[in-house]
Amino acid sequence: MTASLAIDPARLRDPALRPVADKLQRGERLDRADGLRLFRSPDLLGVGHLADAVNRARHGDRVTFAANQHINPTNICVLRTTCAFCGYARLPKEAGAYRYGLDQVLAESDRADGTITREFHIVGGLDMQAGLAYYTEMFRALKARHPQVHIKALTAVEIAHIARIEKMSHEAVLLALREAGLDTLPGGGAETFSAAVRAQIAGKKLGGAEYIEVHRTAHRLGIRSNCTMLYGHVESLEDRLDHLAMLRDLQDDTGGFLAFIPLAYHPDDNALGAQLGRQGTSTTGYDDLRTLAVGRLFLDNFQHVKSHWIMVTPALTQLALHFGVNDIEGTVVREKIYHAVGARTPQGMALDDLLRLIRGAGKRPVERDALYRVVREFDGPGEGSEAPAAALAGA
Ligand code: V47
Ligand code: SF4
Repeated sequence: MTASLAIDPARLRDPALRPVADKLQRGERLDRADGLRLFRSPDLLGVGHLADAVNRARHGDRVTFAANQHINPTNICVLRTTCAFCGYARLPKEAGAYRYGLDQVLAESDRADGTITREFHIVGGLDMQAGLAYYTEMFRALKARHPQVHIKALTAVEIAHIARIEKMSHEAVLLALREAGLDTLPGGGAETFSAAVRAQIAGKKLGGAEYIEVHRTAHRLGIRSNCTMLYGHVESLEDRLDHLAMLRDLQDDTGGFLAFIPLAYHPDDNALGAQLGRQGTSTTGYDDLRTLAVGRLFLDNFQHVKSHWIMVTPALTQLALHFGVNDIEGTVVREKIYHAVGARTPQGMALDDLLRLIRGAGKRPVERDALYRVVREFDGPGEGSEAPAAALAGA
């Protein structure tokens, strides 16, 4: 996978990590038993050191982000009562239900000021009134108004929903959306693939194998995509590894995934959080850092591992840059999905604050476009006007 990794054996305090380190040095792929060792090791810093070594060999000190904008056109969703972890969806007549008309989508698309938006991230509910025409009209209008903006839109679950209500194949839906301006697919809707977990948290949602099939079809058509894993609810560590293995297998076949994004479960204002008695208790920082690090180490065929600062906080995202993460969620502008389930983070972040976050971790910010092509390289810490991050040096 990589030439020689800068692994310092003295930084591995858990002997169980040594054979994993040896495999990494030999460029060998980790198996599930290795993955479990990483998840179970008490030596979080050792796990982080391994992930950091692999990440540095690929990306050095560079950390990428996109000037992006989230747009959620409808929160009306037929699965509102069966996705127990979701606090965003509403039934059509329920208080708070909304579906934007085209004018509202365009007004939302104009909200970013100061920074040039390069990517719209568009996801929403499974709304019976939002079929293919709703999205093709939206994408055409957005491209006409913002020709420079890449459209990353509609999860595999939404693609399957449109296919069902329009009685079309997944391929036909993807082709029609691409013709209207869709560029890539976001990774949402994966949750945890295990059928038993899915039955408990998202009983009626598209299954794991079908999620993989939609992405496989997109990749075959040349549409790149992201993938996610929702963790920290009822899943086991084995479930997480099965999930990661399914993503790795598809990536072996197609190479179509751009980034892996672990999503930390937020228990507030959703039925699952109440059922588990978990309100007010999100995932721990330990679990967040470890899951990102294991993602980096297990998914050896993925270039990018992204931390979603909205879910795990900007402070933890800074630390994650030393646990295998090379990419962070961008400016976002107005986030709604996690703010419906108790996220206390800002709904968006100014470009200067993103730069400060990255430099503050001793890293060099790089603005990218949606396909990870470099838009702008920024000074690293201490090179420009920013003071060096002395406290973090050598972290
Ligand atoms: O699939 C819903 C998650 C996802 C909760 O591809 C929750 O670049 C935590 O996938 N606690 C949608 N998570 C968002 C998503 C995403 C976000 C940012 C970037 C990208 C990308 C993708 O949000 C859903 C679900 O897994 N979600 N409710 C909750 N209570
Ligand atoms: Fe609908 Fe998605 Fe929420 Fe499930 S997670 S209820 S599919 S919006």
